[in-house]
Amino acid sequence: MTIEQYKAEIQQQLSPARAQHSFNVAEEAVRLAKQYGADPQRAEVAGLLHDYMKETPAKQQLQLLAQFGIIVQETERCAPKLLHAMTGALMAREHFGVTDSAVLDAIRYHTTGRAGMTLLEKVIYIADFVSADRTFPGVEELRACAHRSLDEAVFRGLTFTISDLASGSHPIHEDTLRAYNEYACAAAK
Ligand code: DGI
Ligand code: FE
Ligand code: FE
Repeated sequence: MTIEQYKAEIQQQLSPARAQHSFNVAEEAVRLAKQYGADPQRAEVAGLLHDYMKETPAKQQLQLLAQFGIIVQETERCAPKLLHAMTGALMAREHFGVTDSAVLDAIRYHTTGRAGMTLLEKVIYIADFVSADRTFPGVEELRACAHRSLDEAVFRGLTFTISDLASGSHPIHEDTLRAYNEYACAAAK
């Protein structure tokens, strides 16, 4: 499939705002990829497809995961917002025919991050945080940080997510915690 075909499918699948977000993430991901030496073509595909399943009801996503024998962890079951990263990677492979595991993993870990993230995974994680449509308090600072140090931005993003979730008494995914601990331990050395 070509980039134009990806875009047309995204516009069919998602609301105009979410489709625009996907295009913005792809654009930011290409920028970051060029700056930090990741593959811009992979960054564009992962950016475009990362939220493809975001608006699909949790029940349908759980059915899809079951159908493909993918085990859903306790934290994912009680925080259904986490499912779209898993089903997004699945649909990238099954529907869009993406075979590149680097792209599939960048989609798979875009919401939580994980310990030992690849450069492309960091690019997508941060592009999603600072894309042009994001307006949360502190986004300008994170954007500036992202253009200075990708790792510092990832650490800040993880810290922001954990603080925000904990202050709302929400469960925190184990991958998010492991990613955060990796940075926190490195900073403590
Ligand atoms: O899909 P987007 O909105 O573009 O961004 P995203 O994939 O980073 O999803 C962000 C949402 O997911 C946000 O509402 C917080 C939620 N989230 C992210 N990590 C966790 C989480 N929710 C829970 N409960 N636990 C997590 O670890
Ligand atoms: Fe997402
Ligand atoms: Fe997103």
